[in-house]
Amino acid sequence: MNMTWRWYGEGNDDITLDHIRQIPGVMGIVWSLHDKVAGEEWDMAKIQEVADQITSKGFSTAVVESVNVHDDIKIGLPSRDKYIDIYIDTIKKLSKVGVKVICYNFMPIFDWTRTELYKELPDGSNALFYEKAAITDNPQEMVDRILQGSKNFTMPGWEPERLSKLDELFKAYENVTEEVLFDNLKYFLERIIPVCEEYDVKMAIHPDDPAWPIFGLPRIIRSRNHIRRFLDLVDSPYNGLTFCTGSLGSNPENDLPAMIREFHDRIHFAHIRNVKVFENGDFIEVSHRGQDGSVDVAEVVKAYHENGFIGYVRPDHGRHLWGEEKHCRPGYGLYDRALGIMYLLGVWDSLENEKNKGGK
Ligand SMILES: [Mn+2]
Repeated sequence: MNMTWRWYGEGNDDITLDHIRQIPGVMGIVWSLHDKVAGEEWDMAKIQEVADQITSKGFSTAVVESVNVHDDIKIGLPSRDKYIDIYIDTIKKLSKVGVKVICYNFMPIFDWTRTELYKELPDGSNALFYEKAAITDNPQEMVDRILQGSKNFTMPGWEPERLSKLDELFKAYENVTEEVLFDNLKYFLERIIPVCEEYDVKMAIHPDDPAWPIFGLPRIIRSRNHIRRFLDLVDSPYNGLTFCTGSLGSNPENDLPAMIREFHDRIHFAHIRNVKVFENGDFIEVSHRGQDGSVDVAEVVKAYHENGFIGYVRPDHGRHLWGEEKHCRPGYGLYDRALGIMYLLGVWDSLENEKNKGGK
């Protein structure tokens, strides 16, 4: 288990690399060029600059989250080839600064979706919340709510400019069914995976969050069967997964430890987080501790441990604690993610100790 921390970059994150150094066990920074929109070229000088900042503090640069995929690729427009060429160029450039895994997603129009960003929990902390009944037929309402709550923080997948053309975007996706989206993903993978093999960069798709279709848009990385089908699109170890227990855990039908045991050799990046799913299907993000939510996080870690997992791991979203929501990006405060790391490493270390004593 190679522990990492998602950092939004100098001047774009209240949490500094010096803060992160004080969290035990963090070896790498999960980074990106957050000012780049999907389809834009990444310049080498900027890549090198951020990589140097990270390595100067002793961290690895091995994981980038995300290089976003342009809508034309997801829709399957003729212009997709141009955007795939740019994507390939970025893969090659990132390989030069030690990047080994690129996390991305293939969700149409929206990235993660929630109905409330600061829902109070019984202990007085607050966290991201999804209320099924609050999702109306009008996606604009949700966009407005999220962008208002973001307090001007840039949030990947929630670019105000792109989302200002929501009607156009929905129209462009009109004929994109689940089948078409799978076809378009296959087209994309068939072009990029040979480059990934050559440059030793593994692709790790992030599951859809939440794990069901919204606003009539297809979502295809959301269950055991969908993931099996995805992995078979291009059967290469370089075509792999970011296994996010928070996203997949929003649907209680997903048996997360069983999925890890099945897919572990294609999981390159593990996002570990807990969600509490209510009987009506609403869910809220909670602490990493298993008892606090619906995901058996200790069993998740065990499933990785028993398969000798050596991939990258990060605590996913955390609650906002001790008033930090005033100055942190939603879901990306310092405290709860740091607590989450200690929980994950605690479980992991105890399993290692058992193993080293000769137990199984
Ligand atoms: Mn995640």
